[in-house]
Amino acid sequence: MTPITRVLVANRGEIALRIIRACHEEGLEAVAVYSSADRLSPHVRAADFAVELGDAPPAESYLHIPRLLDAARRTGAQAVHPGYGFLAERAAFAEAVEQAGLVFIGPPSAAIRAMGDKTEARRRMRAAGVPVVPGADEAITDPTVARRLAGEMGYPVMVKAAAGGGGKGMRVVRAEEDLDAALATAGSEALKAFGDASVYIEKFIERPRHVEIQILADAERAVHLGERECSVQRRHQKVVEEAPSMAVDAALRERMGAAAVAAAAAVGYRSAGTCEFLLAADGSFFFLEMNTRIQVEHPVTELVYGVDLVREQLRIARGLPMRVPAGPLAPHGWAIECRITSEDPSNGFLPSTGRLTYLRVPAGPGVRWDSGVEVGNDVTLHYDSMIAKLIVWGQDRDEALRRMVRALDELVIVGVASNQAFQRRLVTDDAFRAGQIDIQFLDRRPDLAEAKPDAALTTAAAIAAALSEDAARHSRKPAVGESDAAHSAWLARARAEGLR
Ligand code: MV4
Repeated sequence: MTPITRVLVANRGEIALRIIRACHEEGLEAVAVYSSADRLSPHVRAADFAVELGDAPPAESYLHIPRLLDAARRTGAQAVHPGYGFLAERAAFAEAVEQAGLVFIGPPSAAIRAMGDKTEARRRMRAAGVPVVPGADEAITDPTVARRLAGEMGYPVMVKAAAGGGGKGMRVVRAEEDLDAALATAGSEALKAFGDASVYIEKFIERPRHVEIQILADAERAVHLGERECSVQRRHQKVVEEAPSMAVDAALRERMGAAAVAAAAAVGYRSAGTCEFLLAADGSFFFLEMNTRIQVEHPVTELVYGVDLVREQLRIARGLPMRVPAGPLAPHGWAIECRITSEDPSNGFLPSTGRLTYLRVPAGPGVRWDSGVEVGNDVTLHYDSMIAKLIVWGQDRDEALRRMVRALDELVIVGVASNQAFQRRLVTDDAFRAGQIDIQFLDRRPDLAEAKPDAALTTAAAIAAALSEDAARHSRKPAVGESDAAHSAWLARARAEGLR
């Protein structure tokens, strides 16, 4: 096998830049790919080579497998890193990369495929001794069987898409008379979303936390790097993540970690991966699914375990051993990530668009800013709404939270609306600070989306407006922002007044 010296990064935005940085630290060259909408993106300039794929729609660019493989061939890349989203969890893409004689920087396609089918994953996990939610391991073909199973496990139950994940094709059923309708709607939703109408049923876990375990596996061994607390989410989009979790002590961490390592071993896993668990209020936990990719929130794990997960992915893909000590690992300090998005909380979290005209990036002790945009870039509706990840580290949770508030106060974004003020309200909220969170936390707290009147800000705005008005009145020059036609009229008038 030819050694890897050049890696094609089949993604965009912050994760493409993150991977390119890791390549350079590993002494590897990076090839960026980009759509016509991303010509000015930082990831394109950061790479050693860059190939334009096509127009902005993902199907014409970041999802276009032949163009990606062609870009790798033309630039002489020996490996492909898929990042997250786009093609990262398509077993067929991993296979196509391997078929082209390239190394896929991720797990074997068989592991992606096994975990992608949720009933298959449940069967494999149960066989490996990993706790799964009580329920059926086979798709439902007969509503009578569904009624019997649901009756046995007791309501409420959940109907889920076998090909699913991420919340599509999912229904809670609280009484038998609603079961038939739920099977039908979940099935048709699943068919629409995944091209497969198969559904299965599980016991519904009330008000759990979403806690996930990071694993890393090379050719020799698999290890876990503790948990991430991901309960604070809105419509299956995570908003804030932290490591460790207030709900997990060292003993629970080792039990969940052992389950995640067993899950990885059961499918012959390599590279970085994550096992998602529901953690019930009584401390019981259940495997939900495995994410066979590097995840958005991986930095919080990096900060508390001192491991660069993307560099380790690169090492493992090259056949090198991962640089993680064999002994028991423990998290050091506390890390928190706020996803800064262009969603406008005061407008129903609708994604806003615009050109970034000014950006002040938070910095200083314990602050990390992972972003794929800079001043002059347009925030569009072509791709997801994440502008950046603001990540902080502290000796303990309290220090990390204070640091996050400080960093959010430094952040200035001009040109596009953002959820910055929402994040500040969230990380200063009493219930959040007390760790009283579960997957429904944000559903219970619509108040967090409302701007709080700020007396100091109102006074500052009034002073700024008065100063601006006064300056404009005293200026002999025209006010800014006038149209060209008006501009010359203003200019003439100003000159005339200046001669007076
Ligand atoms: C569940 C559940 C409660 N009980 N399964 C949502 C996405 C998919 N990965 C699985 N999901 C859930 N499965 C049982 N048996 C609650 C959810 C769920 C959820 C899970 C993790 C993070 C956020 C969530 C939001 C709503 C529902």
